[in-house]
Amino acid sequence: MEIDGEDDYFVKNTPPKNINEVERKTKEFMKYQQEKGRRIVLVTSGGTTVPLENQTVRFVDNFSAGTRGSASAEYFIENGYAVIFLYRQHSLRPYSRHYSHSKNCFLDMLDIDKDNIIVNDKYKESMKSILERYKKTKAENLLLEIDFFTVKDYFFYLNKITKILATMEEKSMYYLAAAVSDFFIPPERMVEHKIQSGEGALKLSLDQVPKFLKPLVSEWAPKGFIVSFKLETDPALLISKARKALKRYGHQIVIGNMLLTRKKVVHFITNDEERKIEMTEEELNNGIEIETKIISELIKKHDQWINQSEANN
Ligand code: 9Z3
Repeated sequence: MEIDGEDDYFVKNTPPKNINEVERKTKEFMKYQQEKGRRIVLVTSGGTTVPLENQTVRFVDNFSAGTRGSASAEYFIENGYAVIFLYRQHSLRPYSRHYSHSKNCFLDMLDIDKDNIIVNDKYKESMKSILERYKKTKAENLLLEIDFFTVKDYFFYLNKITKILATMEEKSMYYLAAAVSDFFIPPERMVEHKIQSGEGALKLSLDQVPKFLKPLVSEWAPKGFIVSFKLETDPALLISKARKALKRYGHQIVIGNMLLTRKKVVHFITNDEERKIEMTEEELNNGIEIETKIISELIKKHDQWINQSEANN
């Protein structure tokens, strides 16, 4: 059975326990940013899970380390935006991403000097610059982080936060970089306990999730500036699928990327243009990230979006 509408989905599924708290925090954050005259961008990041049992032991996951989202959040902040960062639990987060997972473990950057812990000279400069940006972001209240684990919770948060931010109309941006599952198990077919082995092969049947980008664009945030990502592994499909998504949902931009080259090249697909943004080997060797280019392009387009709507009013 395929569920058609979002209303159905939000009635049939149980909201996350802290949804009211998320609503309160989002409203408070938005009010603060509006008083400061700032724009807000919702950045979604990381992969969503689809649990196979209510008491979840196993789940189906979508690929994403959260690099795109967490790096982008930093660059938005550097450019004066306030960020709501909706991210997959334990995936990369702005600032701390520089010291997590297997890359750059912070313990390797520290030394012991008698009773003190000190930063190794080799890392001092870069750590100082990240720490300064992190402290400034906190002091100026520029970042609100909300985590999710399942695709269901992701949709509930997305719905709630988007509808709140939509009151900022054109000044809000939605940067949907999370890798969202296309499939889920509806509540009526979900088993309570761990699926037992010993009965042969595990046969799964997943329903298709409703296409939430549709109501997001047309009903939840009709005046917002909306950016979605299209991820493919077959290069022959990327551009046509990205264009199809743009046409289907009617939002402002789809950014197409391939799994294996996502850090080096992306394609901006809009109604009137198709543009490749690429990193040179030199840029990559110097540690420059493609997200700097993506964000500066998007901010220009967001400016145009705001100016255009002001001109029309
Ligand atoms: C993306 O395409 C992101 O750029 C990546 C980033 C997930 C590839 P990393 O976190 O990876 O830096 O490791 N996100 C969107 C993926 C997605 O689920 N898109 C849907 C689709 O392709 C549309 S909403 O159908």
